[in-house]
Amino acid sequence: MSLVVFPFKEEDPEVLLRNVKVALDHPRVKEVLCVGASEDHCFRAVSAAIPDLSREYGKPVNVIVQERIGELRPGKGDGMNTALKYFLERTDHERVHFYDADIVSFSEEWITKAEEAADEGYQVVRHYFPRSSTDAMITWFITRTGFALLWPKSVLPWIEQPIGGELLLTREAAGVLFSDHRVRRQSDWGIDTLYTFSMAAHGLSIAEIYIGVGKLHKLYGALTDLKTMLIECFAAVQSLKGEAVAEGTVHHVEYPGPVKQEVKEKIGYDIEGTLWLLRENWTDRQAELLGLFPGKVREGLLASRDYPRFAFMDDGLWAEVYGILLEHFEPGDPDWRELLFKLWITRVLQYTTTVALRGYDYAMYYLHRMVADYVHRSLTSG
Ligand code: GDX
Ligand code: MG
Repeated sequence: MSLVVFPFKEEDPEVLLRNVKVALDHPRVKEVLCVGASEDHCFRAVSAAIPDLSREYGKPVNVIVQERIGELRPGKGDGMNTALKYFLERTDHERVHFYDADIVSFSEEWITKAEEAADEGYQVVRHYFPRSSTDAMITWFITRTGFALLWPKSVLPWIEQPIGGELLLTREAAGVLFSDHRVRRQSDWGIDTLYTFSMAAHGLSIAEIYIGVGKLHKLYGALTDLKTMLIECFAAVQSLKGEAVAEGTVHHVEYPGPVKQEVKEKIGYDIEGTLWLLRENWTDRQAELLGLFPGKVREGLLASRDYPRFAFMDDGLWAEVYGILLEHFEPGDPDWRELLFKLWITRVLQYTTTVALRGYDYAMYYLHRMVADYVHRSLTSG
């Protein structure tokens, strides 16, 4: 029997409450927990609705504010870890599910499929979704790239959506993750990276299940909305670079279904708005830091102060840049944060205009090939 958790911050209470009801309706679900970042309007609306819901379904529903557990910016990580702690210390349910609160395509199937994979004996079940070729730009160019370059022999590069927020953990897996101090300290957007890293590091068995309807949720505009997430996701990978990961993990990925035309045609971000970001917020120090990078990168970025340039940032050069960032990037330094953001934008724009432009099927093939090439490069580079 299971607990379902929704971490939330300033969400539309109607969407969250609909998702709570979907969970309560499921026979495997014994309790629902919503963990808020603070007592915001959503928190108040959900709290007010809970007594009736609890009575109607005959199951406990709780809404709590997240505790301060970690050491970085207090964010989604504190929310998820507060839920893990609650699950382990205050309940005796066998499994815990996490789902983002803003999903509008959530259904009973998401819970059922996860439960079925757990019934087969997997300790962790991760949901994955069809994504458009210009969506998931942090996943591909930060997380999967880093996992491939740093832990090429592990399962990490092969996890479809390593920073997805939808997953099931058995009680045992939840205990392993919560007793990992690296997980508990990660209070920010890096939490998804840390959950994935820790499950692989400890050799937990992982099933990935495919949800064909996709994750429809709040959307972003220009890539600037993703800046904090990008920085925290990169810093999370960087903080782990010397750590060991188990090899030979049991990992099964469900074969994906046909992808809807709508997803194939979706453009993941505002390209014109993003071009301008390359011209903004320059400082002399950023120009100086570019001295650490290959000539092509330095010259390209500096020229972008006048006119956006990005065609130079192909996958080979990005791997080099990534290695330099792993060594020198300082998460607390505003110039480094800005520079990482600009470098990533050049990679995203280069990919968009030379790869994604050729169509969905080609782009997906390219991205998977890119990860495999990074794994190969890492395994064979002495
Ligand atoms: N308790 C709590 N505290 N919840 C938070 C906080 C926080 O500080 N910040 C965000 N959330 C909730 C939010 O309300 C939502 O339910 C969920 O966390 C995800 O946030 P959202 O703003 O919807 O982010 P986004 O871009 O949809 O990212 C999510 O999906 C990504 C992905 O799968 O691509 C998020 O789970 C990412 O970590 C993940 O990479
Ligand atoms: Mg979302």
